[in-house]
Amino acid sequence: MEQKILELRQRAADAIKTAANNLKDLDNIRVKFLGKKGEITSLLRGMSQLSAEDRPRIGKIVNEARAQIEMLIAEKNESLKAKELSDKLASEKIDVTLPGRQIHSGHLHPLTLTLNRVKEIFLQMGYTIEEGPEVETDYYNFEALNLPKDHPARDMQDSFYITDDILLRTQTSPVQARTMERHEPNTPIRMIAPGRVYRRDDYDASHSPMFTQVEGLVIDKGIRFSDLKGTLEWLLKQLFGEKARARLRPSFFPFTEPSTEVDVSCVMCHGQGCKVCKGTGWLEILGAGMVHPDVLTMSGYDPKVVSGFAFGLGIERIAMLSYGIDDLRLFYDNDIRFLQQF
Ligand code: 2U9
Repeated sequence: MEQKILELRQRAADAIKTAANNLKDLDNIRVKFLGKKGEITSLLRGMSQLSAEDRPRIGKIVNEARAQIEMLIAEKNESLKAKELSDKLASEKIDVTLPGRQIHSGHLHPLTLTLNRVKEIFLQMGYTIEEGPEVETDYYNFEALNLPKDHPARDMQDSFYITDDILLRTQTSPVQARTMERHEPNTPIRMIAPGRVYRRDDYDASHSPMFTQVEGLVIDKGIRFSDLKGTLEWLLKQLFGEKARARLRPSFFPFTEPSTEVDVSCVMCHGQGCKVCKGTGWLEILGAGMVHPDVLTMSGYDPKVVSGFAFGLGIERIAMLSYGIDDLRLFYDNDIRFLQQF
């Protein structure tokens, strides 16, 4: 009996040492020797057949063998676990010296950046930002702005009509007319209307059938031409720097009287004359004027009580001058090599 127990203990020790290469194998060995139906357990069960004098002695040897096997299994368990961990660490090793992957984050479009800049300048002067529909009625787009029936802009050849009476707005001015209508007559307005406008135009370096405008309108008692001039000079200095100067030339728009075209001293050569300003030292940048009395009247304001000024500018032109871009199409073609530069 003693011999049998020693032999069993030796077999268990050998199995644990050599056959158990992972935790699962080790557990199988544990079950084989120590489990409910294992060899040690069946030895203990057979004890009842021993004589009363042999039983304590043999029982002691069996228990010692079991304790030894349990200890060997526990030790092997520890070393297998340590090995599994170090294998895992080795296989999941990270090379911290590799260069990192560059994360490309998006950013705002140059036209959005320019529009935001213009909005910011007017917000600082206490203007509100008003919006309106891009699909407009003939009334708000032309009639309310004093554009006569035979005006070239009203021609099918020049505007995108949806029906005889509905078209894509050709300027953001209908937003001003709608804003005036919403106000109590003769109450002050100080607003800009930014947004997309549509005209039947070619698509080349300086034309596009869609572009972005900002128009402004100020109405109050006693608003004068000098208020308009001061406002636009301030805008141009904010946009192009302290050195920028404004030059006003007489012009005509149906919705303003008197009307003016506004030039800024060339942002490239500061008035010396270069390719950008075609040697003149000036760049045409804005249209403006005092709101026509008939336009005030049509939207419910009384030209005998209040007066106002209005202006309009193209965001594409401002962006081209700010960033030194010479082709309008770059804004719309979505070439990532262009867009990445802003
Ligand atoms: C109302 C009254 C007056 C808006 C104005 C201009 C002059 C103008 C152009 C500049 C370049 C459009 O983007 S552009 O092609 N705009 O010259 N716009 S005054 O005057 C208004 C508008 C609404 C009720």
